[in-house]
Amino acid sequence: MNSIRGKWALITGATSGFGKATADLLAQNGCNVIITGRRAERLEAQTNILKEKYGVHVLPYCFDVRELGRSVEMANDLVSREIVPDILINNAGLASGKDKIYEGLISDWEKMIDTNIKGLLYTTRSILPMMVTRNEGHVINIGSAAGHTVYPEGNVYNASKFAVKALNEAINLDLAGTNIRCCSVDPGAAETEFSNVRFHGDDEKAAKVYEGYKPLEAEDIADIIYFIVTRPAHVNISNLLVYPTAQRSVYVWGKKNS
Ligand code: NDP
Ligand code: 8X3
Repeated sequence: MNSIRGKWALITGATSGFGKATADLLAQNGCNVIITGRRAERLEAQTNILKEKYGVHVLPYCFDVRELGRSVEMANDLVSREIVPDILINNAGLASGKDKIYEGLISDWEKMIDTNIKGLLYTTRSILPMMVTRNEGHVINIGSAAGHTVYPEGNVYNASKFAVKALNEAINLDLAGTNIRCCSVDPGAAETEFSNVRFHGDDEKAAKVYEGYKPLEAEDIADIIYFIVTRPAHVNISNLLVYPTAQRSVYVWGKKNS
């Protein structure tokens, strides 16, 4: 087991869901965390909680991952503090809308492409060079089961997560010969704020997504990430696809009442 005590993990989108739960679990295990998100109040509250609960260092950066300049600023600030992240978790992302492609909102498409693909690229381009210089590090990309199989009305979200799958493979290939590891964690249905965001704040519609079965929880994904980053240095899990037991593919479910 590879201890993360005293190391630094950078987690994008740590104000909610997977990112928040992962920051908590890593901090609980003695890892210092750099947390990001757009909601300043949540970020500040999370910073105080993690510091108080676990006595680790916490650095919050409040910004939108779609703005390249803000990722670069964060990276420069880390350099000035002589901090090189040992772990980068590209988690910030979203689905926006669920419509037939001929009815989808262009603004939804742009949000997903700019956040899930370009945002991930911006953070990676800003942070990975530091890891390469040190020849040490671990990148975790949060993809999705939706990046393995397309489902009706998933169109652009699916495409953005297929891109994450491709980029995860590409990052691995380009890191050959270094000690840096790279893994995508690809969950099926998990109950977070994901569906509330997807349905533009329609909480009733969001709740229906999780009816009749037990979905994954944010803590399940945090556990998996913790497992991956604590493997010995010669073990590179490159992809991990995880569903709730009631879901065997994006199409095949064992829901009650269905
Ligand atoms: P949540 O909505 O609970 O969390 C999303 C996080 O991403 C929030 O912290 C949010 O912070 C951040 N975020 C979103 N857009 C931006 C942005 N433009 N700039 C900065 N931060 C942003 O959802 P999940 O935890 O479920 O989602 C996390 C990742 O997991 C996403 O990439 C999602 O696609 C993926 N995923 C989710 C699944 C699910 O069923 N829940 C399954 C498979 C994958 P803030 O709003 O403060 O900026
Ligand atoms: C989120 C899971 O199946 O709603 O990526 O697309 S799904």
